[in-house]
Formats: sequence, C-alpha cells, structure tokens
Amino acid sequence: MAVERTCILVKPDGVCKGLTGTVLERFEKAGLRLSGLKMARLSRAGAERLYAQHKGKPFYDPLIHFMVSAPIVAAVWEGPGSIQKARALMGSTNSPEAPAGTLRRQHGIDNRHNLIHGSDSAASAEREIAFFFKPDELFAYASADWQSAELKGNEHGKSKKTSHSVPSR
Ligand code: RTP
Ligand code: MG
Repeated sequence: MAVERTCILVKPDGVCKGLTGTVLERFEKAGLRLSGLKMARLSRAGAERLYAQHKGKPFYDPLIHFMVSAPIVAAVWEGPGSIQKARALMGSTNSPEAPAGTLRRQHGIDNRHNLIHGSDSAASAEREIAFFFKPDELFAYASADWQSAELKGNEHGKSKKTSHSVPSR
C-alpha cells in the first residue's frame, strides 16, 4: 500500500463539543502519523472554496453555514493507505447510518453535523492540504528521531545533556 497523506478536519460540532482530542487519539491509535495540525476559523469564501464540488446541491448553503459557525481543527495524517483508513475510522456521511464504532456513529448527529471531514481521494487530499498548510507547516520524522541525539551523546561518553534546536520557520 502506498504511503499517502490525508487531510482531516474536526468540524465545528466536534470542536465545540470538546471532541478534538478524541478524534486525534483515534487516528494516532490507528497507526497514522501526524504531519501537521492547526486550528482555524473558516471564512465564508474559504468554506465555499473547500466545498466547491457541492455548489448547487440542496445541502450546500446549510453546509457552508455550519462550517463557518465555529473554529475547525485541521490535521494531516500520513501512512500506507491513509485516505481509506481515515474514511473507515470516520464512517459514512449520515451519522446514524455509519457503522458501529466509527467516529460519526459515536459522535455525529445527522448527515450535516457529522463531526469530521476526510479527503476522498489523493487529488482532494493534495488540494485540501495546500488550502490549510504551508510547506513548512508539514513535518516528516521517524519514530526513533527523539532518541537519536541522546544515544549519540552516550555512545561517545560525552555529557548526556542534549542540545535543543528550534526548527527554522
Ligand atoms: P466530508 O466531505 O465532509 O468528509 O463528508 P463526506 O465525504 O462523507 O460527504 P460529502 O458527500 O462529501 O458531503 C460533504 C458534507 O456535506 C454535508 N452533507 N449534507 N443531505 C445532506 O444534508 C448532506 N449531505 C452531505 C455533510 O456535512 C458532509 O460531510
Ligand atoms: Mg466529501
């Protein structure tokens, strides 16, 4: 399975209900790696751009209204098959019909107030990630990175004190 990135939004209902941590924890426990994270308040123009493919549908205006009603939290998750993995964790659009155990079934209300957005394809993921994140707001790292500086210090019998660098932005 190809390593890919997906863009997840905790929608205004999730943020307002204090479910941001619950959502993030589910993705971490599924083995996906966090590459970027931010809170934002969508403008009307921004929400319209994000959901442009739904313009003209009966649910478009209420959807835009909902998406600008409170802040959202945007996250980029990386891993093999992350787009489909994320969709499986989310569940289908209409919350009461989503499979048991999915985030939408557990915490969504209906087919609009459904807690979470997830990219539906690699092209959507690329577009959505670029919408929310600048290149230097996305991070690549390995599971053992946090250990390497200390191990090097010990190996050479030097001070265990590690130097901390602030990433340039
Ligand atoms: P999303 O894009 O937010 O991840 O959701 P999705 O793929 O499961 O569903 P999609 O068809 O892309 O619809 C986008 C969002 O529009 C709202 N919606 N309301 N019949 C309705 O009232 C209706 N259908 C869709 C939902 O908030 C849905 O997540
Ligand atoms: Mg969609």
